[in-house]
Amino acid sequence: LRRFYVDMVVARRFDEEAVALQRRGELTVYAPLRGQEACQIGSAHALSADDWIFPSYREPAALMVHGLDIATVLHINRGTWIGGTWDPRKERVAPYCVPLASQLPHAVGFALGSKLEGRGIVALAYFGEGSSSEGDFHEALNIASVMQVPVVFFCQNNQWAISVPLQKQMRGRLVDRAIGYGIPGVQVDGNDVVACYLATREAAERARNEFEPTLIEALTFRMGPHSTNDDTSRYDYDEALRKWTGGDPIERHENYLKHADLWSEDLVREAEEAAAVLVQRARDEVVNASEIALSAIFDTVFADPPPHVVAQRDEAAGDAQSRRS
Ligand SMILES: Cc1ncc(C[n+]2csc(CCOP(=O)(O)OP(=O)(O)O)c2C)c(N)n1
Repeated sequence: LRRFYVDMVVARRFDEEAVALQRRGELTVYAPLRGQEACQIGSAHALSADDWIFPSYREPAALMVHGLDIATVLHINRGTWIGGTWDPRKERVAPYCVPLASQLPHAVGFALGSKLEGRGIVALAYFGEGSSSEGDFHEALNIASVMQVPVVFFCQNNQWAISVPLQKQMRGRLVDRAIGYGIPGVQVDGNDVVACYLATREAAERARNEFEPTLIEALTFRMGPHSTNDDTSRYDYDEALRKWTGGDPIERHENYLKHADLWSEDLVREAEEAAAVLVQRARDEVVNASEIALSAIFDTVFADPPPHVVAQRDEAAGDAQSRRS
């Protein structure tokens, strides 16, 4: 329980630093996770070391719990990476997926492989409620159910798809879609880290032992903009935040620890010290990143680039040359 607290504080400080780095021009864009710490820390702690995570683009906290050095993840946000910043096989974390819901069929395919090979490995896929309007979401749930594969679909329902509020995205409860696919659906308080942990642990056990997929809907709130490019004053965000009654996940867990007599000033110190180390590493990683040649983006897509790509590459090389001169 104390570990959950430390991890949530570390994740929040990392997130704040990433936003600050973007504001200073060190990152191009960043999608904050503020408010979603309990969803990510609780669920990721429920996995075994061999299990795999299939993230979207907003889950550094979960990846941190799974053992990834998330300072390096920021190369994605700086544009100083080619082919991924980590080795998915070593870290058991699939690449970020920005095309919404595309990670869900990936997770199902992986889970099918795990089942066929009898590896007992579970795939946990994160996505937002907005992504559940994509065909990939429905296809993934259906095939996971029909083929009975060890996958957990973890939806962080943060109430927003950029500027579109939940009530303009769907009418029924997202979790009830599980009924249509004949799989268990669990709605959980996404700002209660213990609830997120327990729901995911049960789902992961069901996946591992019975090859039964689960849809988890964690109710939470995006405590800030969609990304550093988003301006929440242009839509009805502030009032919705004021009306949100779910609280801040870190404050809630702090209160819980106090009631359970597990609270101490040492814990706060431990969390802040761990956060300071990670934040410094993130800063160093970003600021000291070496530039990559523009041509690199052309080198890693085609073995034999088609003529129009060759033309683009030459044009880009010419632009780079003229900028230099
Ligand atoms: C296939 C696809 N369509 C549109 C977009 C543009 N887009 C990026 S994020 C986003 C909203 C996603 O909302 P949600 O799935 O709830 O996740 P959240 O960003 O709130 O975590 C949209 C429409 C995209 N990335 N991919």
